[in-house]
Amino acid sequence: MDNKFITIEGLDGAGKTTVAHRMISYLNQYGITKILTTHEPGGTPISDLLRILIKYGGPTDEPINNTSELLMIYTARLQLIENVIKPALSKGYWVIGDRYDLSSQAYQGAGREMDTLLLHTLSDKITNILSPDLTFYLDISPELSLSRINNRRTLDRIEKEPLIFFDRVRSCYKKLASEKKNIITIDATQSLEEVSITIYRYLNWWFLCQQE
Ligand code: Z5A
Repeated sequence: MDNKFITIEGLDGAGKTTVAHRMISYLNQYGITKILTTHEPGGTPISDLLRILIKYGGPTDEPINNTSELLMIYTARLQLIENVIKPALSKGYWVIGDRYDLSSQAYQGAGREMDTLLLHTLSDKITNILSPDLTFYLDISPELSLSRINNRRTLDRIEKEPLIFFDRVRSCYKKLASEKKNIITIDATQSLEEVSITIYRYLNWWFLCQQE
């Protein structure tokens, strides 16, 4: 089967990273062994530096403007697309993206309540370059998200936002998932086993559709 770009989205602690790793074993069973995973923001030397700024700010308490945050996120994404994802796809790799453009719609657009003109311009430009073949949105409540990440050493700038911020993020994810056919919502309050099985079933079905 041709290479594909699959992305996984959701709140912190929804299980994205765990699911991405399980998906590799699943794809291996189909003989798909050339697989690359990405985790945004980050994934190139420049994107990784931006990841630190986005998550923790600079060495002083200089405030980060919301638009600056958005531009850093898209700069990191563009570096990743051009220098990692596109070259991998062109060599026949499947790419599993742990977060992608939907995260910016949800966190910056809805969470930060930003004016959508710049966001949509950036998103359209990026989506035009490369849009995912399939996206899994792992849905959990902000309360469950917090309880799953509670024993982390340090919370980042975004994780420190109040619950209402994550309510907006979740509503946006749900709205986008209801509008687009290639976004599959998964109830990620289930056990990891159940989440994985549900995703495998969708992948199985999707593979069959691709062969038709
Ligand atoms: N951000 C943004 O604002 N805009 C953007 O465009 C992009 C990102 C791309 C990245 O943080 C931050 O950047 C993020 C959004 C913002 N900040 N916030 N908030 P990150 O890279 O550090 O974190 P993350 O991407 O959210 O990943 P995560 O916190 O590691 O969550 P996860 O990958 O979804 O979950 P996990 O690591 O697989 O699991 C976490 C724990 O939960 C672990 O102990 C699991 O065993 C447990 N878990 C997961 N699923 C289950 C189930 N189903 N049952 C029980 N326990 C579970």
